[in-house]
Amino acid sequence: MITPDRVVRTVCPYCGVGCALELHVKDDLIYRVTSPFDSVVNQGNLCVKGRFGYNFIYHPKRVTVPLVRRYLLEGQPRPPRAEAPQASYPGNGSTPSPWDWIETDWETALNLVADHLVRIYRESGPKAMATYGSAKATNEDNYLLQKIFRALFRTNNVDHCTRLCHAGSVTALMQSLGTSAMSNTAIEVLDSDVFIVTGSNTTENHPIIALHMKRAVRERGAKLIVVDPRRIELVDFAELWLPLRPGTNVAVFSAMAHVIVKEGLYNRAFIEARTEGFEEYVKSLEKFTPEFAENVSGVPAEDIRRAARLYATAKNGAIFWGMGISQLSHGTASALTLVHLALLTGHIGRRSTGLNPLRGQNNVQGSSDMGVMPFHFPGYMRVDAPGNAEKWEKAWNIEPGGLSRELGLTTTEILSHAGPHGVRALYIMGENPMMTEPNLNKTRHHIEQLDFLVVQDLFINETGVYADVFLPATPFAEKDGTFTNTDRRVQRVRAALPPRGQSRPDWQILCDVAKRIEARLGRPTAGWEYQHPSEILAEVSRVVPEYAGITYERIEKDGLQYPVWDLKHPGTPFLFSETFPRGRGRFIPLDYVTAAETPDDEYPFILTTGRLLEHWHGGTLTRHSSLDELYPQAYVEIHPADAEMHGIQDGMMVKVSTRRGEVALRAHVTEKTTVGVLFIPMHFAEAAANLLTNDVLDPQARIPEYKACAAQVFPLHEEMLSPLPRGRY
Ligand SMILES: Nc1nc2c(c(=O)[nH]1)N[C@H]1C(S)=C(S)[C@@H](COP(=O)(O)OP(=O)(O)OC[C@H]3O[C@@H](n4cnc5c(=O)[nH]c(N)nc54)[C@H](O)[C@@H]3O)O[C@H]1N2
Ligand SMILES: Nc1nc2c(c(=O)[nH]1)N[C@H]1C(S)=C(S)[C@@H](COP(=O)(O)OP(=O)(O)OC[C@H]3O[C@@H](n4cnc5c(=O)[nH]c(N)nc54)[C@H](O)[C@@H]3O)O[C@H]1N2
Ligand code: SF4
Ligand SMILES: [Mo]
Repeated sequence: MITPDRVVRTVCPYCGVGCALELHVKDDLIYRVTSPFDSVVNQGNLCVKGRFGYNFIYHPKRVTVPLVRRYLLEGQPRPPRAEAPQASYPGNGSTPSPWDWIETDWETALNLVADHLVRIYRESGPKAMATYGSAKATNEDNYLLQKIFRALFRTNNVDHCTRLCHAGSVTALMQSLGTSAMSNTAIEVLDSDVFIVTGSNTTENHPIIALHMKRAVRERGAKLIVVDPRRIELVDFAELWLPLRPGTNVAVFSAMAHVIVKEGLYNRAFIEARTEGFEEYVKSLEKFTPEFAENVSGVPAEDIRRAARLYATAKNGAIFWGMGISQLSHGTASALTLVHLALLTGHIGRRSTGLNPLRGQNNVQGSSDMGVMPFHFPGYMRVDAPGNAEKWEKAWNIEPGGLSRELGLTTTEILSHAGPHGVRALYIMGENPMMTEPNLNKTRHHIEQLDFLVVQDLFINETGVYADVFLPATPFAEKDGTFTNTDRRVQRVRAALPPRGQSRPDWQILCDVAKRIEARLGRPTAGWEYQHPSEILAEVSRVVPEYAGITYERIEKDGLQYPVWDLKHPGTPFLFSETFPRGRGRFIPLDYVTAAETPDDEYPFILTTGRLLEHWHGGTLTRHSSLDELYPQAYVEIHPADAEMHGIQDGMMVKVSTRRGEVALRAHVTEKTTVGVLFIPMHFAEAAANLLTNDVLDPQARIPEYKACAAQVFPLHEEMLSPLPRGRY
């Protein structure tokens, strides 16, 4: 039995559930991970990532020294990118290239970053500057990053992966209710009698919330309705499964609303007291008969009726959703149909009901709260609404009118605007667009147009390869700060280990970058002299009312769920008991539109992409950890009927192509997918799903259509070359 030197309580760095962890450390090595039974979020439960996903911290490929390209160190002009791909790190010792990574000290790297950012800013102004924040990093890290770009470079070109994620849900909730976070606490599902899970593969992606859902069904008799094109594990627990074709949410959920209205199952008192636009909306529902929805979605009309009745007549009905709703070119409309169901039935504003977009990354809620978004300052204050910029000018000691009131560019737009007259300098803290943005062939072309790219990460990932300077940051286990989970709970993250090598916590790197930029610009602002992240959160709490009552002392143990209006306020487990932030909840009439690309003779399948339990996004963390052994290879899911028609056997190498690219990978023949639908996980660089995906955007939320595009598949070899490798298939 090993006796630990220390056991440090912190928060899991993977998903938005925000499970509490205890890291058992001996000789600066995490040798065991447990979770306290009294943790409010997970009660001692952890999924495989939370328990075993940490050895990326010690992976030999983790970069722990600042790196700059040889050309920068030698003061040469930037050479053509064509010479870059040969230069790897550590170098291969052959012919020196101007793009070789050279290890350097922090002073040199930080000065080069400041010199070149300021040079480009002087040459081309605020519109040439942009940054991506990180939903993996802390609130404090993210707050500082947007502060640098807003206060020093006067731009709102600040965004992060929320754009690729719940942007559709956020836009819908903002329009209809006036706020965007999850309305209720996930564990309240234990007291819901009916709940809908749609576009969320909860068991794989929010495993501990799925545990609560399964308990609600098995121990409390709750009825679960799953609306998903794939036979996800929760279908085994469901009363009803509606296997819709990808991209047809609006038809199915509007048809449910149609039934609720036609059969008089709506909550008249709630609609009168709390909503507006009902009459207009009811007219728009006429066309959404269950038969129409059956025709476009493939879901039997009768099942749509049953689902509608079940949800409408529940005592406490709740809706949980994920990317299958949001990641479509009509993601906003999809999410609005769910809002409408809650407003029609009054299943909102009470415990165990609500509208619950499950937030994905460990700190995507917090990064959004911190204003790492192009339309909002911290605290969701619109940059173009009167009075908001003034608040931040005061807080940051900036001359009146100094901050930009212009909406900035979003994540995908930042890269598509890269070029001599657009964005020239990009600072990426902890994101991997070269794996996670849609249509990678196009994204690669865009990233090559940049003049200067700073990447601050743990590894040189597929994006780091394009960087001019690489700044080595520390992961969660080597820093202090806070994460805000999917139930708006702000929790303490604590350093359990010293920074590895010369790596440093993001907030410290950012303060040092900021001071250098400030000095070069001669543009003093209020402070980059924080001694500890708690001082950064205190600065946020002074201006953002929802965080006003949150201090490090108060969240020592369990965290607090914002809004926390003052130092005495106990936090807010569920929202909207009296009113919605915009006053009345708004019904917004909708039309049905298909996905931008629908199947045809050339591309007869619908390709949808998503996740696996064992892996994380671009794979930078999990593929450098022992989780990779559990699921070492990419595959495409294909239904047995389709496989037979195309001469495909389980395990065979196949080629999947779309109008944008192709990948070669193994086929997994399974009834987990439905006829006509292919599924590829997004985690594997050697068969990157995003070479295939469509970069068309939702016009309002600007989220790409990751969940539906037209595709073709055919066998690469007649015979199977070798059996499938070990793993969970
Ligand atoms: N293991 C693991 N966990 C994760 C992550 C990870 O990378 N790995 N990422 C985290 C992040 S950032 C996020 S955002 C969440 C995402 O979590 P989820 O939202 O669960 O993610 P996905 O697997 O992308 O897609 C969810 C489901 O949408 C379904 N779907 C596809 N098209 C449609 C459609 O048109 N309509 C409907 N109704 N459903 C459809 C798919 O079949 C799939 O079951 O997971 C978080 N948790
Ligand atoms: N095809 C397809 N594409 C998708 C999706 C999909 O469903 N299908 N989903 C989209 C969604 S929902 C999301 S959220 C995005 C995610 O997209 P990204 O955010 O780009 O994905 P990650 O792989 O999580 O990248 C996180 C990076 O942060 C680094 N990192 C980890 N911790 C720290 C830290 O403390 N500090 C710093 N500086 N770096 C750190 C990691 O090494 C990694 O490189 O992907 C989107 N892309
Ligand atoms: S459910 Fe999410 S937060 Fe909890 S252990 Fe798993 S990955 Fe971590
Ligand atoms: Mo996400």
